[in-house]
Amino acid sequence: MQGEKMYETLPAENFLGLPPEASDEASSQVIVLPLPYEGTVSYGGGTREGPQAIIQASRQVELYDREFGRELALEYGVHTLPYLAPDHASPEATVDRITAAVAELARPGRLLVGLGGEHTVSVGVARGLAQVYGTPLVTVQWDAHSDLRESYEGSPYSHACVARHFLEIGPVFQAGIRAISLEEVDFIAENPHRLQVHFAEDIHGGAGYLEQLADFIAGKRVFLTIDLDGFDPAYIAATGTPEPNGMTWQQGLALVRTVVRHAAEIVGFDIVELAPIPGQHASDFFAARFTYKVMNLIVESRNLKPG
Ligand SMILES: [Mn+2]
Repeated sequence: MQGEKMYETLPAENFLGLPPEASDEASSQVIVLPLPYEGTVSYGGGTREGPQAIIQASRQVELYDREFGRELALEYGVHTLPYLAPDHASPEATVDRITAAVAELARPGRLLVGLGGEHTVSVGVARGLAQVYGTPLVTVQWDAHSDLRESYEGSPYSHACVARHFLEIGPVFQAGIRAISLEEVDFIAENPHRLQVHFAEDIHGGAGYLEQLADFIAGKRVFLTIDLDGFDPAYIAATGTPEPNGMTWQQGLALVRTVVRHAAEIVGFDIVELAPIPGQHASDFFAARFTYKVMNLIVESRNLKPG
C-alpha cells in the first residue's frame, strides 16, 4: 500500500541469538522471515505475537544438536529479517505482499523459513516459493484441520481455506487431521489424485502412512507447512484452535525425516498459528526448538546430497 512500510522493526534478537558472523545475510544458508499477521482468526486470538515469541524462546535453545554432534547453526548461519508488515487492506493484500517478499528472498541453496502468524500467511509463502522454483510444488501440511473450505466467514483467504490455495500450485499431503467439515470430506473424496489426508487416529493406530508420504513426494520439490495445532494441546496449548488427540514431537519429526529423505528438496517451510499465552513458555519453546530441529535436518541433508 502507498505510504505503508513493507517491513517493520527488526526483532530485538535474531533467531537463536546468534553472533553476527553466524547471522549475516550474505553468508547464511537459512533465512527467517517473521510474519506477524492475524486477520481472519476465528476463535482464540494472539497469532500476531507468534513470531516474536518464537524468536525470544529460541535464545534458550541449545545450539548443539546431539544427533549430529555439532553446533549446526554456527556452521550454516541463520539470518533473521525484520517483521514483514501486514497490509491491512485485506487478507489477500497481505498474502500478495508475502508472495512478493518470498519471491525476492528465496533462491537455490538458501532455505526460507516463515514464522507466523495465522495460517493464511502460508499461502503467500507457497506462492512465492512457486514463483522461484516453479510448479508443481508439493505441499506437506501438518495440521489438526484440513483447511479445505472454499470460503469461511466471508473470505476465501481465511486460515480455514489455505489448502485450497496450496492445491493451485501442486498436490497436497495432510497429516494429523482431526477436525473437518462435511464440505471438506466431500471435497477430499472428489480429489483423490492430488490430495491425501491422513487422520490423527490412523497415525496413532500405527497405520503405515509414512510409506504413502514417501511415495507422494518422491523426487518432488516440497513446501512444508507446520500448523502447530497439529501437535497435541498437551505440548502446544498456545494455538488459536487447539484440538484434542493430537500428535507428538516424535510423530512430527518422523514426518519431517520422511520428507527430508524422499523429496528432491524442501525449498522452504513455515511454522504457524502460535498464539502465545503470557507466563506459559512451554509452547513457545517447543515451537522454537522444533523449528531449529527441522532446519538442522533439512540443511544437513542438503549438504550431504551431491551437487
Ligand atoms: Mn490448524
